[in-house]
Parts: sequence; C-alpha cells; structure tokens
Amino acid sequence: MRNAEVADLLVEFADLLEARDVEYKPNAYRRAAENVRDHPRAVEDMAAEGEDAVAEIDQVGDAIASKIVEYVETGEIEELEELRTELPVDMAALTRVEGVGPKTVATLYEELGITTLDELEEAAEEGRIREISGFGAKTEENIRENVAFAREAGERQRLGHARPLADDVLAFVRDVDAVGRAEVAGSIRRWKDTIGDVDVLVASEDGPTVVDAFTDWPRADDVIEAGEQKASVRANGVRIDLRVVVPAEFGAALQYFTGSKDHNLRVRNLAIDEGLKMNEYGIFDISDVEDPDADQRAGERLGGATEAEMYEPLGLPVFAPEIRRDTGEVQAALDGELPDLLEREDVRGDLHTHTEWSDGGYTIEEMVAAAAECGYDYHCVTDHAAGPGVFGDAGLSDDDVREQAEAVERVREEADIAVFHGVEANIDADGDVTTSDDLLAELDIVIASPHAALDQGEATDRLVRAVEHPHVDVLGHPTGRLINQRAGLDVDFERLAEAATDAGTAIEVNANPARLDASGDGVRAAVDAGAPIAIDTDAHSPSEFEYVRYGVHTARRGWAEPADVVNTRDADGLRSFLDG
Ligand code: DGT
Ligand code: CA
Ligand code: CA
Ligand code: ZN
Repeated sequence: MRNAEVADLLVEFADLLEARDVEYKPNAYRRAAENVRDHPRAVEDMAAEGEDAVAEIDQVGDAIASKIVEYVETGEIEELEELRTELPVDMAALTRVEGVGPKTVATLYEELGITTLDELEEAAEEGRIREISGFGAKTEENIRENVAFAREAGERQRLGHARPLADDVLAFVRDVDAVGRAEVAGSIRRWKDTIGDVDVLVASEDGPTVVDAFTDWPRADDVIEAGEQKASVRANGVRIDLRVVVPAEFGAALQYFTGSKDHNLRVRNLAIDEGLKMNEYGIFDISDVEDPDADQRAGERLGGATEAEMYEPLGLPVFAPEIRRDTGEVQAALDGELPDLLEREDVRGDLHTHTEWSDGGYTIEEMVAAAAECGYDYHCVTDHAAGPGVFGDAGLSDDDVREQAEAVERVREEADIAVFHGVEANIDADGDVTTSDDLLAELDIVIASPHAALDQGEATDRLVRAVEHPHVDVLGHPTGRLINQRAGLDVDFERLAEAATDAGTAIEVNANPARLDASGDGVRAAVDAGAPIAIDTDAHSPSEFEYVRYGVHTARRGWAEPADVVNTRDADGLRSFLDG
C-alpha cells in the first residue's frame, strides 16, 4: 500500500466533510494528507506499530492516526464509507475543476446527479448547469473551460511528490554492484514543476542484473514491464522508467533522455549544419557516410561517454538541465552569454515563514533555531495578518502583531542569527493591502500575497498596485496557483516585473512544491527586467525549510543568478534592501 493511497483517502475524507459544511476538520485532514503522502517511511509499516507511531507524522493527530490504522487493518474506514454512501461521486476528479469545490460537487449531485468528470462536462455542454439556482451562465462557462485542465492534472504529479522518490531510487540503483554511473533524466532532471514519469538512466554492461535489482526495489508497488535493458515500476503513484546503456554511450543517452525535446531539436539542427549526427548512442561525423539512417552508429564516432563529449563538438557547454527548454539557451551559449546560475548554497536566509502565532505548528524560537541549523545568516518571521482569504482565526490582528514584535525581540536577544519581524499581509481583489499603513511602517519586512479572489482571471493591475505599495517588500506567491488544483491568477509577468523593478519590490518564488509560484517563466521575466527575486519556503514547520531546493531549481529554470536574488545577501545586505 502506498502512502499516496492513504493520503488520497484523507483528502477525500476532507472533501466529503467539507461538502457537509463541517468546519476546521477538513483542513486538518488535508494537512495530515500532505504529510502522509511524502513521509519517508511507509505509513503501512508505521500503522503496524500502532496509532502512536502514526501520530508521529507531522500534523497527524490521534483521531486521524486511528483512522489510518483502521484502513491499514481492515481495508476501509467506516466513517468514510458512510460519507461516500451519501455522496457517491468521483470527488478527486470533480474538485480538480477550477471553481468546483466539495460543496459545489454536492449541489451538482443533488440537482443533476453528476458523479464523474464526463457527466460534468456533458451537463455543462448541454446548458443544464446554468439552470441550477445560484450557478448561472458564467459558472457553466468556467466549468466547461476548466474540465480539460482537470483531466490533465490527474495525469501529472507534482515535482515535490516525485522528486523524493527519484532521489531514493537513484540511491538504490547506485548501490547495485553491476551499476556504474546512474542519473535521473527527463523532466525530473530539468526540475519541471509537474512530472509525467521519472526517467532513470544507468550505465552497466549487465542489463538483466540491473533490471532484476530495480524491480525488487522495496518501494516499488508494482512492476509495469521488465525487459533486458528496460523496466518500469510504479511507486507511490509515480511511474518510474529505468533504462540501462553501456558506459560508452551513457552521456549520449543522458543528453537525449534529459530533453527537453525542443532543446534537443535545436542542438541536433546545429549538428546537422556541421555534418554531424547526434542521437541517444553518440555524436558522429557522417560526412563520408552514404546512408546515415541505415545504421544509428554509422560514421566516425566523436564521443558519447559523457554529456560534455556530446556538446563539445558543437562548441557548446554542458547546459544546466533546468535551462534546457529552448528559450534561447543555445544562442546565449554561442554568444558566450549563459547565466551563472544560482545555487542552493547561495541562499543565506528565508524571507517568508510562519509560526504557531498564525497557522504554523512551531514557536518563534523553534523556527529561528531551525534556520540557524540550516546554516542561515538570518530568519524572517512573517505570520499571516488577518484579511481576505485567511481562514478562521489564523490571521493576526494589529494588536497581535505588536505583541508578537515583543516576543520576537526576546528571541532576538538569545538568537545566534539575525531575526527580522514582519507579516504576510493580504492583497484584496482590487490590489489594496488590507493591513494598516501605521502597522506596516513599524515592521522590518512586509510580504503581500493574494489569498482571496484567486479565480478573477487577469490580475496584473491588481498585483502591480500591490508591488507599488510603499511598505511592501516582497510579493508573495504572485498567482496563488496550486499545482494540479487551482490555476490561479492570470498575470502579465513582463509588466509586473517592470513595476517591481521600479518599486524595488521582490517577486517571490514560493518554494512550497504545491505552489512553485512564480514559476520559471515568471522568474525569467523578473530576471530580464532586473526585478529582485526572493526564494522563500513559506515554511510552517522546520522540516519545510527543505523546500528551498525546489525554489532554487525553479529560479534556475528562469535563469536567475545570485545577484538577482535578495536572499543571497547577508543580513546587512538584506537590511539595506528592506530599508531601500
Ligand atoms: P514527462 O515525463 O512528461 O514529465 O516529460 P519528459 O521530458 O521526462 O518526457 P519523457 O519521459 O516522455 O521522455 C524523456 C526524454 O526523452 C524527453 O525529455 C526527451 C526524450 N524523448 C522521448 N521521446 C522522444 C522523441 O520522440 N523524440 C525526441 N527527440 N526525444 C524524445
Ligand atoms: Ca519523464
Ligand atoms: Ca519516460
Ligand atoms: Zn505564507
């Protein structure tokens, strides 16, 4: 049983509770689900040790732990089965449609008997949804437009879900005696925000032995296919393709299977111009070959053991996988203008984090200590200010923030690193920042993020207003998207980046793997305009500091160099940015 299976069940539980208007509990189930999904241990094994073991997982309380144990032991959760009987729908698929939440699903079922995505699409096309009171033609149109997005979202995994599995399988195959080099390839090596499947490439003279070991990987739930040099398994809901090649052709295969297809096409065309042929077996001079297509290895072999051997005959460097996107990287290389990309070690602190004062799970002291543990020079405490889109009592009032300032001051006196205090304020539908200017003026740092009206479509003006606000230092998760779940705002990043440059406001790369917002394309616009960038984890617990790598690699997809990124500065450098 996969952790993903248990996590999906908890999400469904949350949705069914929400459909019945239950408060608070749904969010607890959702948070638990995400921590179960990516927990390094199999939750099944933990369940065998009892409820207490399961409750060790971050955000999993006793009640949820007991439901998980019930599922592992009996194959079902009684309470969930009852909820399903009352609302027998494909909740996961339906709620993937933008603008369709669990309560809408309940209404659609009660009014029209809709249970699946196909039925929803049909009802929208036949104009039956607008007939429901409170829905209207605009809602129906939205649903019709968003069904395709929802279908696609079901087929791709978030990077943050697939990447830890990829790391694990890579470590596992590297330990196999018959394996020489091993690397991931494909979209996972390019750190794309969603992943179709994980590609693993191994250099070995003994394919069958490697395939045997791979299909015995303990985390593999089932073997999809297994041949002499290739195999595919499924693990925690992710398909993993393994390919074994001889060492002399490893670089060629790695270059080929890393992609992207468009990057490879661009490079291959350069090769053709030079009378060369490159493919997954190597790079060849085919000027004396009559029929080069007859044999994939025909011609004079120029290289293929390493990626460098593949690119070098073309006068090209080994491109960082993140920028192999055919967005000008080949021309930049020929012009000697490739960026010197940001690295994780360049990041010296986090600008956006939460504590138990709002919806985080840990104290100010604990979060500061964890930041120091990461080797950071400073830490920023930015809990939610009350405002539109901040649920329940998670948002702090002005008085709360002032009280927290005193608490931060006490921690600051004992801390080994610099501590900055601020808030994550809210941008309303019109672009106003809803916290009072008086309070914002007292704080070291102000993040402003959209949390409400995330389905309004085009929102560039709204965000431009926010970055131009005199007290705002960082625009948090600009589009508000949730990968595979919510498309978020439509933003013209070129225009936003210009405004951010003029105002001296940083555009955030929110490194939470559900967000990766701004994405690589947004970062690229910021870099081109010269706008400052902030890489933030938005950590709600110490373990989430680890997300920084997703932020760094996303920024690299947008060609970010250390100088583009505010939090590569030391504490004094950050202070001068915030004061500027
Ligand atoms: P994914 O898995 O959908 O997230 O994206 P990729 O890029 O990992 O794609 P995948 O797994 O289908 O193939 C891995 C790489 O192999 C891809 O990036 C480029 C290369 N590749 C696969 N099929 C073709 C092809 O038909 N033509 C070319 N030129 N390259 C291919
Ligand atoms: Ca792939
Ligand atoms: Ca593949
Ligand atoms: Zn936040």
